[in-house]
Amino acid sequence: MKPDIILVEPMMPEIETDLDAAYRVHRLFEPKDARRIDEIAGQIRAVVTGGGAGLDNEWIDRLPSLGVIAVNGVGTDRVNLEKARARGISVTTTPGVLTDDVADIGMALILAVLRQVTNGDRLVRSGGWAEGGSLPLGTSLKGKRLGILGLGQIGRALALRGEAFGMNVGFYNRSPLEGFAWRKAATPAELARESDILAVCVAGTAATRNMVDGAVLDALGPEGVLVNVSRGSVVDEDALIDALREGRIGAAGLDVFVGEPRIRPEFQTLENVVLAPHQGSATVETRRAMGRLVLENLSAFFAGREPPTDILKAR
Ligand code: 8YV
Repeated sequence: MKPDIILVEPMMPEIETDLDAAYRVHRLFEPKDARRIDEIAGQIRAVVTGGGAGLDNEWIDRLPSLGVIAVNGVGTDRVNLEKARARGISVTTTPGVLTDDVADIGMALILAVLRQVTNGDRLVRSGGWAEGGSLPLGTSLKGKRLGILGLGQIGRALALRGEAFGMNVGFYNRSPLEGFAWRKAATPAELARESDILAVCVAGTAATRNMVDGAVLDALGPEGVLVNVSRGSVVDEDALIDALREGRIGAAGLDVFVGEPRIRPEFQTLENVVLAPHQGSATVETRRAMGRLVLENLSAFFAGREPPTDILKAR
């Protein structure tokens, strides 16, 4: 008999087809499956979820046989790792395969803000251009200082893209990093002070919550641009909304939000933000590669082998 697994959010159809071939998949986003979950909760050994969705403590408690939480993403901020470790539950992610696409969205947001890509689209679409309307002049990327907050894989990939656009790269990293020629800042505020664009790439964890606070935003200054491709939690959104409203920073490009997809409504009315629906890894190629890693982790687990990208391996 096929093992029962829970799927928290939809995946690419071809990946879901492969999941269906190997498992009895109970989809939490299908009301008919969700209603009957209690009947099979005891036999669920695997949950597949997204980085943004994770798996609540209550769910972990409801699933006594749970052995693996396979995250279709790299962020584990929505999974209680200590609880998983204590229960002997593996937590797997999809490292490496999404790095470039997330960095691309970072670059897209920088371009969209500085070169007013979305404002231009709105002007043309509304007929405003035909009626003689025009955009104010934009800002060149070349020569601007790009500050990378968190020089992990995604941060490095964005730094390289910035360099290719003629930007001058600096970074802040919590743990000391040697061997990078880019300007190194001692604190997030120092990086912000020395940046025209501050790009948040650091993982969202308890330790990085509100790392970008009012003081960091003030250090970025009235011409500064904040870009976030990591997690909403890294930025104090109250402080960000105030700073955008009061012109204490220039603009923001955001792919991630606290409480997404139901984001703070203020963001939708502010003129100086470009908004994206957490689409960093959302390409066919990357979602396929991520899905394959999820499938590999599941098949290893059900075959009694160690899942290849178990982040709690060393327990
Ligand atoms: C995905 C992510 O959008 O990797 C992550 O942590 O948040 C994104 O890549 C997400 O995991 C899919 O739900």
